[in-house]
Amino acid sequence: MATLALFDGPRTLADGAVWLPGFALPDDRALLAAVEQIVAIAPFRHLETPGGLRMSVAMSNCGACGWVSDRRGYRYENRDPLSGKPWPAMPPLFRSLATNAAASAGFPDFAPDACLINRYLPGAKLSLHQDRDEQDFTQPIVSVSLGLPATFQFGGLKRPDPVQRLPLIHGDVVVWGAAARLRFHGVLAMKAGVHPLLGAQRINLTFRRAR
Ligand code: MD6
Ligand code: FE
Repeated sequence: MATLALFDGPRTLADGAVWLPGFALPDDRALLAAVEQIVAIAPFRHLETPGGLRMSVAMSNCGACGWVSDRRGYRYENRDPLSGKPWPAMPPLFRSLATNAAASAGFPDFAPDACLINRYLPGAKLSLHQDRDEQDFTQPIVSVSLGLPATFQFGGLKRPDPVQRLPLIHGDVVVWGAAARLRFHGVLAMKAGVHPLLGAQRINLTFRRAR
């Protein structure tokens, strides 16, 4: 009998970090429709780092607060600085996907209040960093990949620690928390390509409890 593997099971990356291949696949079209609605209100923009560099990844947010960067630093804001209005609400599907993924990775109490939406075009990258602008490091992070594949770098608790390279594809979800919460990670420069649903881009949804 022919079978179609939509979800080949979780893969533990480290204590507290789990890769869930294909976990978001059943929702891909609905997730992308919701992203379109959000960015019609809060458009993708290239933020400036505190050091004055333009980020190659374009970003937006939904939820009670959103991650922003400018010359004054990295932080969460209740309003979109471009419009002065609150960020669009987090769609119920986003919240349920994130909490279901967290629960299946061993975090049954995840309560996200922020969803950062990252858009990568070919060439865009995200340097090795820690996610440390949130108040409660007992809450995990849930990261959803859509569109073009990307090579995700997953390091240790210190920047020079060795990194694993994960080939994340459309529909993959990665959950990190507990002992892995402050691991360094990043995304290598995106290769050119065309995805059937998204064309020449990768969209990443990063869910967090910021406050
Ligand atoms: C990305 N993700 O995959 C960027 N951070 O496009 C992140 O920076 C990230 O995937 C914390 C935990 C998971 C992530
Ligand atoms: Fe991150």
